[in-house]
Amino acid sequence: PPDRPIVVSTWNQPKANAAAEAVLNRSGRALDAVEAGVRVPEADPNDTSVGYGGLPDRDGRVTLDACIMDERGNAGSVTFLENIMHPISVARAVMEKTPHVMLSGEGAQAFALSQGFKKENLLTKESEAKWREWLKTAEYKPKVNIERHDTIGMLAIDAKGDASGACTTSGLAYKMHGRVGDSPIIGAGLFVDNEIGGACATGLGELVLRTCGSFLAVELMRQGKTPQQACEEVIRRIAKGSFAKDGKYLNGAGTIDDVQVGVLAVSKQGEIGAYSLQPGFNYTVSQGGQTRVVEAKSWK
Ligand code: SD4
Repeated sequence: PPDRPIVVSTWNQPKANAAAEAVLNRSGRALDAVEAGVRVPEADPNDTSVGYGGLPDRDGRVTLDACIMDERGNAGSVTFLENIMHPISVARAVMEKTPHVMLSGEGAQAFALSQGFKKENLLTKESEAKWREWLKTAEYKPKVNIERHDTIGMLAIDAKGDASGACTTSGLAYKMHGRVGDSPIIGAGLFVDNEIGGACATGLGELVLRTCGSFLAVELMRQGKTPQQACEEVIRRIAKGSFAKDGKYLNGAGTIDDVQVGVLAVSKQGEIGAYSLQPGFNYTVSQGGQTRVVEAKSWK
């Protein structure tokens, strides 16, 4: 294990890391740390990519995706969940209190209510106003790093050396109603293998789904690559994949210049890797009371 507990998260997330570090510093479990950490942007109305205040889908509905994995390889996930402030905690309840890994939509919401979660309106006035503005053209195109891309993927290693991870998002702004991205899919938006480390991804989920991005990063580390080499190989496959060669990232609607994917990985030794398709992806590292935001290297 690293000399000290470590937590890393996608994008600029010092407050989320601080909440996770508080758990790690009192010798808490990495699982508790990542849950506490990602709950911060979930409840933050100014974060328009996660939970409360998230930008809605084309129909004006905020639908949430989240997943969590612990050091024993247990996993829980919710997709297409509406009106619940903390999808990550519902994902954890799926993992710990049901015989399943994933619950979706109305079923996920009914389960959440049965566990004492409350129904809340997550669409803020600001997000609703942005959606109404969008409706005027209703043009759907991915925008590289333009929308605040704050979907949070978080990985932590605790004092015992155990690894866990969490990922939570409101998904792509103005997605089709019912669309599910990479973030709640074990192996796509997040993967943790307690012998090796963990990885998480952000950006255009469709590209991460098609490459099982986080599983691939961890598996490459298992085969001997450093976290940095592993993240670079995941992005290389996305950039050079057959759908890239014919410009069909989004059924022909986008090219590599229109899309962003970032991958972040940490080994059990606490070594970090990060890489993205385009410049502009950053991540936040906290260890030993120090937090820094680091710009990732990129393919372009
Ligand atoms: C998704 N990967 O739903 C998410 C979006 C994202 O920062 O990462 N936004 O495809």
